[in-house]
Amino acid sequence: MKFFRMRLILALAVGITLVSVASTYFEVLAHKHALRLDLEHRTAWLSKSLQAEMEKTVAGGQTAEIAAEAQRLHSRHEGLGLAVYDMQGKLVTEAGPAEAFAALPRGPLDKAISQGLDSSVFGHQRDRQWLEEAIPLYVDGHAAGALVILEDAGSIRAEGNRVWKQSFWRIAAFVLLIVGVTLLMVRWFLMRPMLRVAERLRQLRMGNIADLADESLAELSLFTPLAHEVETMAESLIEARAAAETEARLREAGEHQWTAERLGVHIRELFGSSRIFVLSNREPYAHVLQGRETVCMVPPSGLVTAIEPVQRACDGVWVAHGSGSEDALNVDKFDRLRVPPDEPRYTLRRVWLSSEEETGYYDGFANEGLWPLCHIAHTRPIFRASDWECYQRVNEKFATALLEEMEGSASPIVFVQDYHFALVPRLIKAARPDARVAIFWHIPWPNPEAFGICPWQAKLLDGLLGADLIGFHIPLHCNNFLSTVDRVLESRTDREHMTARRDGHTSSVGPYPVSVAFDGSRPERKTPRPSREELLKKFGLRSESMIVGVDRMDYTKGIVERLVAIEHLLEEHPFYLERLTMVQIAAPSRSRIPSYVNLRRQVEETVERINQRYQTALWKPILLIERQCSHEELDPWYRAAEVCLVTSLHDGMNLVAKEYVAARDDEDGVLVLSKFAGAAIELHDALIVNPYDIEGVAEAIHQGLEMDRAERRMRMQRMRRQVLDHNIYRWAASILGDLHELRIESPGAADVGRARPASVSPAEVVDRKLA
Ligand code: ADQ
Repeated sequence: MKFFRMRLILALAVGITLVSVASTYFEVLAHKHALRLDLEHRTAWLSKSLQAEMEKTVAGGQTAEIAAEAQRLHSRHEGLGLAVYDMQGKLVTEAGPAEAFAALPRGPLDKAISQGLDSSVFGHQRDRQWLEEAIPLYVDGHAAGALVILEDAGSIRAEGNRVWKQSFWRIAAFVLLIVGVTLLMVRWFLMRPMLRVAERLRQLRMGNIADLADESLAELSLFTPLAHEVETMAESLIEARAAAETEARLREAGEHQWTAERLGVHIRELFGSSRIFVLSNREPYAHVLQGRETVCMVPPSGLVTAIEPVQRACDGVWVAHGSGSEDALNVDKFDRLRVPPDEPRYTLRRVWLSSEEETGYYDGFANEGLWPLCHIAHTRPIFRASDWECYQRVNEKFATALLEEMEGSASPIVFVQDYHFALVPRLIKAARPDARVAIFWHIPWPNPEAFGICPWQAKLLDGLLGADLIGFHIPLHCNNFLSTVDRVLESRTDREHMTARRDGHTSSVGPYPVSVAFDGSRPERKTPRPSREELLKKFGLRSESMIVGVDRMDYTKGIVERLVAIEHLLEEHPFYLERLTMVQIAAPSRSRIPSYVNLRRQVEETVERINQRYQTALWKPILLIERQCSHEELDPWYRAAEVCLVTSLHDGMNLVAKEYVAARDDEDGVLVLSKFAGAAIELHDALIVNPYDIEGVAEAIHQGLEMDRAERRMRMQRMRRQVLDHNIYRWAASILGDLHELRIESPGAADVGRARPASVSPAEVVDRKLA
């Protein structure tokens, strides 16, 4: 600090002095110039007045008279000296000290005699300075010699010295003042906030993480980018500390639990320098407008939580649909950007879809066709040939983007997500046989009879069998898949090893139950836990008990069924009237599809009907909140609800059930869970229900509300242990670990890492290979 101050003072002093000296130098020059001009004018004027008088005397021709006149004029005007010369330049007489004329330059004199011109010049010798003015003398119009006048110019130098002296003090005062003010400013505006932040970081280092992002950072608002960096660093530090604590706790307990950090290390060890390429329809970061500002938001999705540590660990590439309104403005010329924006660790490659493509591929084939096909929820799938065409084209488009990104990467790992991309594994494998390809199917796989109604089932299955590994949530979905392959394709399936072999390529099939990012660390919650009363008060309601349901507004989630079950509960147990409120948080979803529009209307009408039937001034049996919330917003609802209701008619896994369990660090609360959700296989301590059995669901809710604290606690503890041990990090580690273990049929050496010729589309490569 001392050294910094000394250097600052020195730099300021030298800088100010140099600038001041330069400016004084020019000031002195200008001043001297003005004084010289003034002296020249005065001398010229004087010489004119003496010229006439001297010419009269010179006309008399007497040297003695000329000398006397020179003496008289000299003593009258008090200059340095005065001299008269004849036409040959010989001195006639001089008045004044003899040494004044000793070293006089002859230039002006010669000019006056030979050319008849007035002339002047400044001269100096040792500490004497003068101005010499020579003018011609005329007698009767003829040149008769010259008059030389010497004026003292010493005052000009004296004046210059005076200005220098004055400036010295001014410069000294300036230096002192500016150094003083600067030091004060540094102290107030720089050192003080810096010391505050340093103190905060020290507190943080010592484990005191409270109030971190408060006024000390606000004080740094002058340096916004720095403040931002400090904030990010502080957050990373908190995360790192939490992770280290979790690891230490786990080591202490001798457990083998998975965390984001452990997953990162594991992936690096597994794949070394191989890059991982993830493909999903939904992107992990979207640029959207908020007011007038563009913000980069993370869509609430379990997938980002699971895949991000993997991508961070290996600087991977994530290919996804660029769906944000401002996405196109935030990519480079290759449609790429580095993410996360605050701490870039991997690449996001955005793929653009036209509105026709979105309608045909996403709304049409994926969500009106495959979604109801795979969910036994009694909503009829719609298969349009045009949607299928579009689905194929879009799959090719994404495969092409993936292949572009993979160019130059040897032995790449490709991890495809979900039913939007059933054809991609085959397209990739055909173009890059050296790639290890896995696909995870996030929704159920129905039995072969149900799947058989899809007109293009063979092509979908063939596309999927391009993958080396095909993952589902539960064993039932794996078995259904293999049965469908058996039924539809010419291939060999092996139930013992769970494989399907087709055209010399083997695909492994396995269950990988997806989960939530729960690693047992207690995240510092930004707001204190609000009570049920506070949460309901915002909606003008009061209730003694609360049930929560959180879903996308989707007909597979059994929302109407659960509302009717609540109505039945109130009929059967009027005790709950004015005592129990069911809060249904429903995120609007796929709102361009008619079946979803109908569902939304049906849900709203059912809520309206039940509320009309029972509600009072300050109480409603059902509170419907129709909006997308962040996980932070959902957390208090989970923590305040006595019961969480998950009544899916059919669900691959259902993450809400696991989120509820993870949120209950008080080890309280009851989960009522549909037997048709994949989560039911893991969460045995939930109250398992058949959502079609309205009375049964109502009874389970009643049982949950009446359950004693000890049983609630015991069940919740066991469910939390299950979710903790099988969290999202274990899911990613096991699916990628299994992909790594697989023996991949070795491609021809010439194929490895070689790019597909640009003129050949991935689909053509498939066709050629199949031919
Ligand atoms: P979904 O059917 O979308 O996914 P689900 O498992 O129910 O998934 O998870 C939904 C996610 O969205 C949860 O994280 C939940 O918190 C969140 N969510 C729901 N409603 C919300 C709201 N109103 N606001 C904000 N967030 C909300 C598919 C399959 C599932 C499978 C998942 C993961 O259908 O069976 O579990 O993928 O593989």
